[in-house]
Amino acid sequence: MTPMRLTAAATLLALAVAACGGTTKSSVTSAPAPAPASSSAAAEADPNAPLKEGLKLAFLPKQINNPYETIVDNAGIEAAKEYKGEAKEVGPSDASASSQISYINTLTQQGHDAILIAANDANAVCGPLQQARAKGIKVVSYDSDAAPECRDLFINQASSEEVGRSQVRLLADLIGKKGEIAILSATANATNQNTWITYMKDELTKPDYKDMKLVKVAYGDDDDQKSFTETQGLLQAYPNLKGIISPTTVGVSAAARYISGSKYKGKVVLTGLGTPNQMRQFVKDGTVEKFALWNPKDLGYLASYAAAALVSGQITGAQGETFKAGKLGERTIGAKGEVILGPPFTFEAANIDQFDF
Ligand code: RAM
Repeated sequence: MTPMRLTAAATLLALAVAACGGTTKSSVTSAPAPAPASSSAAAEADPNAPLKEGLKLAFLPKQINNPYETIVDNAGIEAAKEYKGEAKEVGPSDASASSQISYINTLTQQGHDAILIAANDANAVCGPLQQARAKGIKVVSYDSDAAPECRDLFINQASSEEVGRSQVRLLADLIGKKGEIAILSATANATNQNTWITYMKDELTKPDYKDMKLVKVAYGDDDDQKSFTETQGLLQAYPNLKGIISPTTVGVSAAARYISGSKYKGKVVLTGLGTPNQMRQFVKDGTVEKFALWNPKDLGYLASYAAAALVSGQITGAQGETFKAGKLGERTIGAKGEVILGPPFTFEAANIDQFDF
């Protein structure tokens, strides 16, 4: 799959109302049998089972006031309409490790068919998610994984290894593979950022990058103001800093805002993972040359269909099973219950105006 596939999908700008061909009569009134701890021991999948109508899904993002999470969840909620289900978003206003627990408990009591979660901490949410599964609720993590034994599926936006390594390659090219660099991350517990950072550090051990030195990993907690202040702190503490990678849409936009109004503009290179709409002005004013992401709408859409396929019995979460994800076509479950959306895509002045998210 080439990055251009993302271009094609993203330029659709609005979610197409896909045809709900060949769906179903059955509706869900009672919860399915309790989920086993391991998906491999689950009931057999029936790939031809129709998607059930009337499914109740809930999206639980890292935090509700993060524009990225809003795009993902709204797309998942829209997708549910295509298969005649109902979905909603609830969640905390901060991305701290324990902030999602009370929401999981409430959703469990309310008796949803599936909970979709971008986990703020892989383990803190585990007990509550297991309680939900014991009641027959399917659990799908997306964006940021929960511990694999606590969910049925993980919908990953891109290969974690590819995200981590490509972020280093992006910055290396922009600074001529030389100098001190720093990372401005989200929270210290975030599963997705921590996995990406592990691959970034590994990439940096390659001989090609021997003249690049990672001096600090700072945490802006996916809080705009804290990310802004942490950027300022990094630049003051490391006067020889040549580049910053911020693999979070909240972090990279706050860092860009700080740098654009500072003496570091044009001197310190910033890249990371951002949404085109948040980064556009900083690409236009020359603060940022290149950054990456995938299509967050497609992530929410895929997660929504995956949850519906699980609840409908088309899949159980086992490796090798396949399901149809509406307009995104057939998808296959990989190792450890992971489904990958596609490769990251690089945005720059020449293409950024083709995107609206
Ligand atoms: C932020 C969040 C999210 C991450 C994106 C790239 O919005 O940390 O989890 O996937 O950035």
